[in-house]
Amino acid sequence: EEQTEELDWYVQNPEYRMRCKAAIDILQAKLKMINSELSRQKNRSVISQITSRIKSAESIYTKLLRKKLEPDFDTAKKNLKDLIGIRVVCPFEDEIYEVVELLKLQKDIEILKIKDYIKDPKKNGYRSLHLIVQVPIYSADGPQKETVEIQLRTLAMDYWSVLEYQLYYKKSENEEVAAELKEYAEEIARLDGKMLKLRNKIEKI
Ligand code: 0O2
Repeated sequence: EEQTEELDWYVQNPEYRMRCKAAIDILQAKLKMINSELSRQKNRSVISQITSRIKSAESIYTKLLRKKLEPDFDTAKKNLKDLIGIRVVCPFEDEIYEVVELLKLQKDIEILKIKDYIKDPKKNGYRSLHLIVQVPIYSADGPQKETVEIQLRTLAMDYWSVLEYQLYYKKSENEEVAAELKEYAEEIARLDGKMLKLRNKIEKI
């Protein structure tokens, strides 16, 4: 309780939030540009939703404990790459990779890490593509870099993730439930594949 309070003091710091918001704004602007460009080419929307969040003190606290790290803000800054998060939801799986390719062309964005849980889903069935990127922020104190996690997923993956998160993520283990959730993740992945094929068929007509 006390530890969360201390973390919360840092998380609520106006200067910290300003830097987080600046990083989010820069990435959102770039993603919107990428969306306009790809959507114009294809005559349909390639990104259906972009959301963002600044990780809460409570979430930082539980994650640090989960990783067996000291629950203080310095440790969080050093070890957690998702203090700032952006989620990009696309209708189709192949276009997630097109968005990533265009992000790679942005000279001022440095991609530190790509975790492709679409090609290699997590054991529980979770699918998404995670990028850890660094964004330069120019404040009165000079240039600084902020680390951001960008999660890219399809509408169908998002549907599964949101429900799984509400129902089960980080909750007690139950083999039967876990197996069922995984089965549905696979069903959704198959459907994503079928929709992509159908889209290609329609676009050929
Ligand atoms: P929250 O509450 O969303 O912030 P690591 O690479 O293991 O050191 P990390 O950050 O655990 O570090 O990596 P990972 O696995 O890429 O997970 C980062 C985030 O992805 C999670 O943040 C979730 O938002 C999402 N995520 C990962 N796995 C799952 C999953 O099985 N189900 C759902 N619904 N989301 C998942 P947090 O901090 O765990 O949670």
